[in-house]
Amino acid sequence: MDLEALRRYSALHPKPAGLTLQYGTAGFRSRAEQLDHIVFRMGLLAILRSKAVTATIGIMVTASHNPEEDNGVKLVDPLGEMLHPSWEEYATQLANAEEQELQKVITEICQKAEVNLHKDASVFIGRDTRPSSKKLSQSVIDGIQVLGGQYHDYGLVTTPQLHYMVCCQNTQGQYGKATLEGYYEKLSKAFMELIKQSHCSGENQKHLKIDCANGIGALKLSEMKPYFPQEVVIHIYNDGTKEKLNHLCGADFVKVQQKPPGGLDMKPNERCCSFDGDADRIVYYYKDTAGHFHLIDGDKIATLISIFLKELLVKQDFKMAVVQTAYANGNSTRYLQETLKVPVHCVKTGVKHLHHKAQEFDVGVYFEANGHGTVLFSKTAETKIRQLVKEEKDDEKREAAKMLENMIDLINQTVGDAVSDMLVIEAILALKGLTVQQWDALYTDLPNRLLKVQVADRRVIDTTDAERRALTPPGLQEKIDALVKKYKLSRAFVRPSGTEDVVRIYAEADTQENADALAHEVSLAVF
Ligand code: 16G
Ligand code: ZN
Repeated sequence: MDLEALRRYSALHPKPAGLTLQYGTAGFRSRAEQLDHIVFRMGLLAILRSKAVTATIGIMVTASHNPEEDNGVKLVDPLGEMLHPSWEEYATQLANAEEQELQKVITEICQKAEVNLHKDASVFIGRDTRPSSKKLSQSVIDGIQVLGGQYHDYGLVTTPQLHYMVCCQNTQGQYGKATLEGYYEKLSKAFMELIKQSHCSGENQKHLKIDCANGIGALKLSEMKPYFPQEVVIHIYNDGTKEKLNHLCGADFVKVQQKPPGGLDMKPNERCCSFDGDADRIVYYYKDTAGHFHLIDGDKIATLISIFLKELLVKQDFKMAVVQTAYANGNSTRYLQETLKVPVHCVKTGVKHLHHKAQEFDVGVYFEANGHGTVLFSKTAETKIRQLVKEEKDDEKREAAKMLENMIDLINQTVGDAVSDMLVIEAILALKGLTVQQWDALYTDLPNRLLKVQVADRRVIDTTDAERRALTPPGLQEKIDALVKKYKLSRAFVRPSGTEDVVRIYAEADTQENADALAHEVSLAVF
């Protein structure tokens, strides 16, 4: 380790006195001006991680759906997964070390994680469109150079594109080519193959309006446009040329507010969707002829995909399951289990938990209600499907296998990806000849309400059963149980946020008034 370089560069990226930040469910998130030392140090950590696992590691500068003034950084592991939990703690230690302790902390991490500093290292860097992102990604490079290693800066990319690049690189191209063209070609080819099998839908069905949250999604969709077939005509709104990132628009705004984004003029029955600021989430929606807004969230996306896959998998001996979180609408869970007869599992909030659980099945569909999700195919399932495409004699079965093969190629299996999910959804709607209204009508969401409250210390709330029950403070769960009993079809839970200093409250019930009342009553019980 070049101690002189470490000293010199860390002095250029000083840590504000008294600031401590934690590597949470979405990496580090904060006001952009507090993050320079953090990204520099994550450059250091990416090199250590790369040396530890002998693979390329990704580092993404983004704060997703958070306000434009914020920023964040997270590391991507070799197959495009989230950073391994055992390293989150190292990230936090390195981020919070005083300058004179940096070398000591690096040495400690090397010892604990058995990092050989003489090994080669390689890091891929990406960033979103925030004004602060460019400078922060330069600081990442400073960190990389201090410890020495190769890097490739992809510049402006969506979060899932960076995950894809890392996976391609570490699988020697098996997953695809680690370039943007590679990504566009892979997705568009699979998409075109898929919709070839659909029976042409009407002119109306071709159009999709996309709210890009004034973020990176707009840029990347525009780049991808030449690759799109005529069967899909996308119209990009909130492209970042006029308004601020995530301001009154984007998937998070639409989901939380349960209303359409600004900047997108929606006619009755038009199919619309919103990406979030780094394009790893998507929700759909439309307005009916009476002017009512209908949200189609991650739960309904998971349901649509499950219906489609289940039909194709019917003759295969594959185990398929859906993974949700406590936020999944109760009626989605009921529909999946009772009507579709697909096993459903509930895990803690955060992509890493869903991803991990979904890996247990041949086909694991996971979505958070907020619109982040994807489908994972096990190696065995993938190999079998690709083999059936080549060898199956029965035409119908071979066609089904072909569709599955194209689905495998279309879905970004590394992480939720708004662009890829959008193409998956568009393909399924076209193949099944479904309108957005028919999709929405699969089941009716139970009215629900999400609230957040500020408490002195959110850590007093400890939960169990995938965050559905509170263990502490004593007596809280009993109070919630009593409140829930007052309403029909009701459910409620509280959990400390992993990204903000608040406690979140979720309630659902038979009517919107009751869901609102229950959420309010539970919020009073939290104090
Ligand atoms: C992060 C998570 C997201 C989760 C959200 C919950 C990742 C990549 N992102 O954004 O999945 O829904 O946190 O936030 O894991 P909360 O803990 O503040 O409710
Ligand atoms: Zn995001």
